[in-house]
Amino acid sequence: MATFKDFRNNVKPNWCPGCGDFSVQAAMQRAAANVGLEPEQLAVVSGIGCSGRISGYINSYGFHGIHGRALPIAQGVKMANRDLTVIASGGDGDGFAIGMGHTIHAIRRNIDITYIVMDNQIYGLTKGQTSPRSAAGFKTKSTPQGSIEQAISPMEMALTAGATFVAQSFSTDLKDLTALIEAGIKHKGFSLINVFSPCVTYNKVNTYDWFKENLTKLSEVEGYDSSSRELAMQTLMKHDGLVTGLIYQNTERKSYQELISGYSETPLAHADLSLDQKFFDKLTAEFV
Ligand SMILES: Cc1ncc(C[n+]2csc(CCOP(=O)(O)OP(=O)(O)O)c2C)c(N)n1
Ligand code: SF4
Repeated sequence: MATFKDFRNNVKPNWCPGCGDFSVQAAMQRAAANVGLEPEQLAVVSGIGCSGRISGYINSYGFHGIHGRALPIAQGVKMANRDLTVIASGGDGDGFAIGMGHTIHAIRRNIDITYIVMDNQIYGLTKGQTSPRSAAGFKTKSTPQGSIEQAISPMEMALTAGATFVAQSFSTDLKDLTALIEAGIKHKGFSLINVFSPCVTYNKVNTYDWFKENLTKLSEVEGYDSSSRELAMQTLMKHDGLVTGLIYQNTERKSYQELISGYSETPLAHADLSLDQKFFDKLTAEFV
């Protein structure tokens, strides 16, 4: 049986020392091993950003896609080969700016993949511009007088879009984060896990200390019930979205693939797609 070490490769991450993404990578590798996967049973698809490099740092199938397009690729991989566990990942810019349309539609579609967003509330790779997760008033080189836009609340947005698994974590909480990724992988449907993953180089506001001071663990909120969408929304609003843990899970709704009528038993990736000469000649006669 594989251990987390089997999900390591020999590529050295070029993230800045102290970047939160290191822990997200470690949690992903641990979770994959803990749920009993072998490296060839996992596909990690990522977008573009510092966080997007993660697919190259894990020993599994990997696809480093284009900015904001991790989810269309990941959904295609899952549709073609449902036997693979598919994890999509990227930054808050990737998923909540350019890729927001894909995020909302993947959520409501409920395809059985896990989406891990490394939320540093800034654009890291392009050297520190405001992201849709940056708070109003946030100063960067793209908003030198402070952002005049409101930050998006991805967890509230996901609940509104009909998500069946919504969770949030902090990159230093390795144990909790690993457990949430395991739960997300096991969930039969789309799971969104937003991880506060500090950018130590460009974000001098939302630092490790800032998150420690401002985050509330749902496990410490009396009477919290992750099966109640209403309570989830109320709690998010009360804490300005700054909670960690399993926010909401609906185990009753079927996944996209379970609902496709006549969906082939054999994944497309394993199907015999060869054509015999007679059929090929018939096709070419008709179409060419
Ligand atoms: C279509 C397209 N638009 C813009 C860019 C430039 N670009 C690359 S990464 C990025 C944002 C990075 O921020 P985020 O997605 O939050 O990831 P991080 O680097 O913070 O991990 C942008 C705007 C691009 N590569 N492709
Ligand atoms: S710039 Fe920020 S997000 Fe990118 S690797 Fe460095 S610390 Fe991480």
